[in-house]
Amino acid sequence: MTTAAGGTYNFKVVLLGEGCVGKTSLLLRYIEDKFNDKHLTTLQATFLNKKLNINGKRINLSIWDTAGQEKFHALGPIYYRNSNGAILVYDITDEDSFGKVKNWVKELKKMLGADIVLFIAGNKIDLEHERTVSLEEAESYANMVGAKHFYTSAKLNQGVEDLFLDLTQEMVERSENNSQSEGNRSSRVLVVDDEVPVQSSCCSGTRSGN
Ligand code: G3D
Ligand code: MG
Repeated sequence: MTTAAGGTYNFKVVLLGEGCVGKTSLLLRYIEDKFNDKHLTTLQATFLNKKLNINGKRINLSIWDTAGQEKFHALGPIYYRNSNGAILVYDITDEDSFGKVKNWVKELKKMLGADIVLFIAGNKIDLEHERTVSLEEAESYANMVGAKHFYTSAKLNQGVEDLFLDLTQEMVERSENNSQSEGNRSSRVLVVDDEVPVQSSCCSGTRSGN
C-alpha cells in the first residue's frame, strides 16, 4: 500500500530550466518568503525541505535546486533521478529559455516516462510588458505534453505557493493511483510511520547560517 495511513509521503521535486530564469528565486520565495536574498548566489546544489499537511495527509517535499551547472549544460540524470515531480521553469521574456523547457520535457519523458509529474512555470510575469513567449504558445505546448502550466513571479510572490501546492496534490494523486493499480511495485514514494504530530504547514531549510 502506498496510501499514507499513519505515514508520510516523501516526494523529490527538481527545478529545471536555463540559467537565470529564476529557479533559485522561486525556491527561496516558497521556502523562506525572500527575494534577492544575499544567500542567493551562495546556495549550492542541494535540496530544501518543506513539510505540508493536505487534507490530513502529511507530505515531505525535498525540492532540489542546481548550483548553476545548467549554465554549462552539465546537468545529468543523476540530478533528476528518482524524482516524483519536476518544475520546468522559463522566463516569459526569453524565448530561448522556453526552448530549453521543451528539451527538458523530451529528456524527462524519455528517461522517466510517466513516472514523473511535469509542471511548467512561466516566471517573471511582473515583466509582462517585455514578454516574448506568447500565452497561446506556452499553454498549448503544455497541454500537448500533458504538463500543467503556471505563471509566477518570484519577485512579487505571485503564483508560487499555488504552483508547489498543485504539484504536490498531483504527486499524491499519482502515487495513490499507482498503489491501487500496481500494489506499490513501481512506486518510489517512501511512506514511513511517524508518530510526531505535524503542523498544518511548516518548513525547515537544510542550509546553515539562516
Ligand atoms: P536561476 O536560479 O534560474 O539561475 P535566479 O535564477 O533565481 O538566480 O534569478 C536570476 C535573476 O532573475 C536574478 O536577477 C533574479 O533576481 C531575477 N528574478 C528571478 N525571479 C524573478 C521574477 O519573478 N521577476 C523578476 N523581475 N526578476 C526575477 P539578478 O539581477 O540578481 O541576476
Ligand atoms: Mg540558481
